[in-house]
Amino acid sequence: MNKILIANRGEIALRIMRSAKEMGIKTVAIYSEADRNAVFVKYADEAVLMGPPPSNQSYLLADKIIKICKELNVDAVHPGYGFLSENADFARALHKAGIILIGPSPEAMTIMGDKLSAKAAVKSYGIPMVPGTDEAITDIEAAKEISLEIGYPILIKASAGGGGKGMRVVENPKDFVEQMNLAVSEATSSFGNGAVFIERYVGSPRHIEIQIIADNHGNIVPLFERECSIQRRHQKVIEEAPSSVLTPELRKEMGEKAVDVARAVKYSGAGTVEFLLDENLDFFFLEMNTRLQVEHPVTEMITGLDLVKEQIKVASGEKLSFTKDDIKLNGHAMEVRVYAEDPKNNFLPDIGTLKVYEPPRGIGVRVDDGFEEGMEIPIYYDPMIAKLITYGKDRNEAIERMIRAIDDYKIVGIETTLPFCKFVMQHEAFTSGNFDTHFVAKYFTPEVLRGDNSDKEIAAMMSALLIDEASNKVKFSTSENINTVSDWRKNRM
Ligand code: MV4
Repeated sequence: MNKILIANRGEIALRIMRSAKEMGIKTVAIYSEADRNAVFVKYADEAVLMGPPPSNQSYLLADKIIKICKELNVDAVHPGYGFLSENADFARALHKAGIILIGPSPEAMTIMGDKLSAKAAVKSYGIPMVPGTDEAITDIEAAKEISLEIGYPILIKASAGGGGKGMRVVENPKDFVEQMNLAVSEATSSFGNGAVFIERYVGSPRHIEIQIIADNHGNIVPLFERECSIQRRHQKVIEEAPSSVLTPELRKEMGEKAVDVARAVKYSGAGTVEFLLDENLDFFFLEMNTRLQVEHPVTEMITGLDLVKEQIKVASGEKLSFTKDDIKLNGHAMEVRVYAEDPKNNFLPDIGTLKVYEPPRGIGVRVDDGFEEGMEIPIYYDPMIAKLITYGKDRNEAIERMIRAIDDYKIVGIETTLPFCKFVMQHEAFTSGNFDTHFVAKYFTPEVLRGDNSDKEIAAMMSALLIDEASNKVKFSTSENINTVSDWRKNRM
């Protein structure tokens, strides 16, 4: 494999290119006009402008990507995450053009892209599932009877849904028929597929996902778990490896089940099997993600593996160079996603220029980002600026290091979710490990961030005051300024 095209942008494109470069593989970037000055474009060996910023005029142009692959003698495409990364048609078109997809087969993508076909595929492997129906609901009255057997509250789920979209909780049997009709019409309009099914509602679940890597020679290795329970509106904000609640026995059992899920669809490459873990530490299969995930770095930190290199080697036809017994779990890794959103203002996306952008450094700190100081955050794509990852000998050290790294992260020009991430890191429910997917709804309000005006914020307020004063020709020296600030703060204490 001499040359790969990265059909993605930002931090993940840069991250993939770095691993390819270490392997002596040339890289081709595709980019939109909005990313003309982006770091990943400059880093690639070759770069091709796709078109205007909207994704459907640039990063999603499958046919144009394949044309570029042929023109530039590209051997393989790495799709990253999002965009075309789980698009079976794109996978088929690449295969037809004789270009390798660094990812699983189109068949595996298709089966796992639909919740009901995923459940059907893994059912014969004895994978624990939430009690519910395995087929799409066709007879609402019959389904109502089944829902009484399952036991309320229940969840109505769209088979083509994902990431929390197309889910309805029904607390009471009297609401079943109405909610079922709403669920079907919503699924039809949102996904073009009205198939829905029902499950018992697991009240306080944790989100535990198992990373697996599979080669094309029948070898599948589990690479431990990631906990991704700290989510906001189904958007993961904080991920860690390992989970603070899994026992070695549970880790082994979930790893084995995840390998069985992968085997059920003859999986190839890196994949993630998602489970719900309830308060009794029973786990249930949710779905399988057939792509490299945003949060893969925490798994890399505790295993010492480079998952992109492993993906490229598998796609080249190599056998895995390790077995399950070779992979040891070392230390603890924590990741926070830094979004250009204002947590004090309902996480409203914040646009602007990175007037100051100085990521943290030092032992156990990794920053996967795609920006430099002076760059503007484009409005067209996911507002994630960076992933800040810390690694320590244990969970406490990873948390301490994360707090230090957040404090060291200098970003001026846009609001970010860093203050929210620091709030989580310092919250007793998080540090004790006693949390579930309801953490944000349960503990966070914008006020918890407004209460503690850090010195930085006070300085910013004072400089705003100074600018205002200056317009009335009253000057303060900066030292006086600081005294004023400290006096102000003292008075507030
Ligand atoms: C559930 C559930 C409770 N009970 N299924 C959310 C998105 C999709 N991955 C499945 N999800 C859930 N399915 C049953 N039977 C609760 C959720 C859920 C959730 C799961 C994992 C992580 C965060 C979540 C946030 C809200 C709901």
